[in-house]
Amino acid sequence: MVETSQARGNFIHRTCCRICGSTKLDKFLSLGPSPLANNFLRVDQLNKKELHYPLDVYFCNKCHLVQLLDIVPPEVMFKDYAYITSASKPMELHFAGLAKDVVNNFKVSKDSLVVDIGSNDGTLLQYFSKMGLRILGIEPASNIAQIARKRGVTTINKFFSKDCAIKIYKKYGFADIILATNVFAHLDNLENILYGIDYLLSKDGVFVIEVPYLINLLDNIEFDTIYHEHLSYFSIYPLIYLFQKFGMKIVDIKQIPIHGGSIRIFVKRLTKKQSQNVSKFLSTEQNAEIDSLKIYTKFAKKVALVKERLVKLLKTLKNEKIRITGYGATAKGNTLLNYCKIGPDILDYISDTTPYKQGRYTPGMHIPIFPEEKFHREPPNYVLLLAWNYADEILQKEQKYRQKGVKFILPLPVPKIL
Ligand code: DWN
Repeated sequence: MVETSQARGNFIHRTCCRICGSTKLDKFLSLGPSPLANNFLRVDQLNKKELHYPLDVYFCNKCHLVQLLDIVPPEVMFKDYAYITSASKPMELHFAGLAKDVVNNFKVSKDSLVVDIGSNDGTLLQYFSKMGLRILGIEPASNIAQIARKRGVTTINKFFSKDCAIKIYKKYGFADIILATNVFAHLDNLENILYGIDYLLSKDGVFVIEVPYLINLLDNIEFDTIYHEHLSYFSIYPLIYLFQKFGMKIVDIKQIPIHGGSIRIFVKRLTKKQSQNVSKFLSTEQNAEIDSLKIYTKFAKKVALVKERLVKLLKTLKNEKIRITGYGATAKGNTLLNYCKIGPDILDYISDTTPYKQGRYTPGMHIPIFPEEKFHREPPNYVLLLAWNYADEILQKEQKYRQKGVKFILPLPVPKIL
């Protein structure tokens, strides 16, 4: 039996690729021991020991999957979760579009069951419910599952697995639509998940995944989207390899703008039909040479340069009279702040719309988080846009303060004052 992982204290270190099992893995980026990106601290936790875990990124020479091998137990990361979909208005709009896209392009009936893996507060499912379909959420974070249930979304408070799929089938039958948005990259045991999908999905059903796209991460140097929740950084090539193992096939792919550039992937049981888009994405990946390690060593050098430039810019701006704050207490923002060692000496505070995060402190650098009202009441001179993935919406929303002289700083791909 090949050893696939070693226990190392409070985390597991995989010794083989999570898609193809190869041990030919090269580490190309190390962001240093880091705290959990969504572990926002209460004031009474600030002086307590804060666990840090390796944050190293590897390239599989066989199936080209880019991945983390150091795995923090999901129960630790998702037991009490800080991220809630409805705190970001642009996400609600995005999910309304996703629901329409799926129902317009795939066969559903009034009786169709829609299952959402990692359903968070039920925002996405509510759009399917409004179209008259049966809905079921699966959400491991109990605090979030409770919010979904209060909103009338039937939610199973568990991690999805093959056993979970069997129980769902017994009670609700097959699912015509299974969704996994911003969760497929969070899963270590993809085989177990796909056994579950294969069991639960109806014969003609569709499995819809949304994940950040590796090409966008590399092109825009989006290294801050690397944190312990995100175990895989997907391109299409390894995913084709994975689905084939389960008699499934990618039938269509769409590029979507959210989270710095993501892909929406439609997967069905083996069928002859396949959109031209699939080969287009594969040739884009071939042209980008993401099957060779040299691209990733180049990326690592670019990451170091972003850090150097951003720290230099902020330190040049910061003096006793200048006030700089952060906008959006994002998980990615915590990778950026911890890797660049940007703390309360630079950012007075971070504003955020999530009630759960307000009054807490960021993991690692311990920057205080306040409601947006504070930003509006006492506008700073500069604000570091940690929620850069919503730049258009936020710059529009804060137009009035920009006219009053507040300057937004975009951290990447090249730090710049807007
Ligand atoms: O996969 C994940 C992505 C999808 O969401 C999870 N691992 C965790 C989370 O990552 P993130 O926190 O980097 O995601 P967001 O969506 O960039 O977080 C936005 C944050 O910014 C939220 O805390 C809400 C806040 N926000 C705000 O304060 N004002 C957002 C908007 C649009 C605003 O106007």
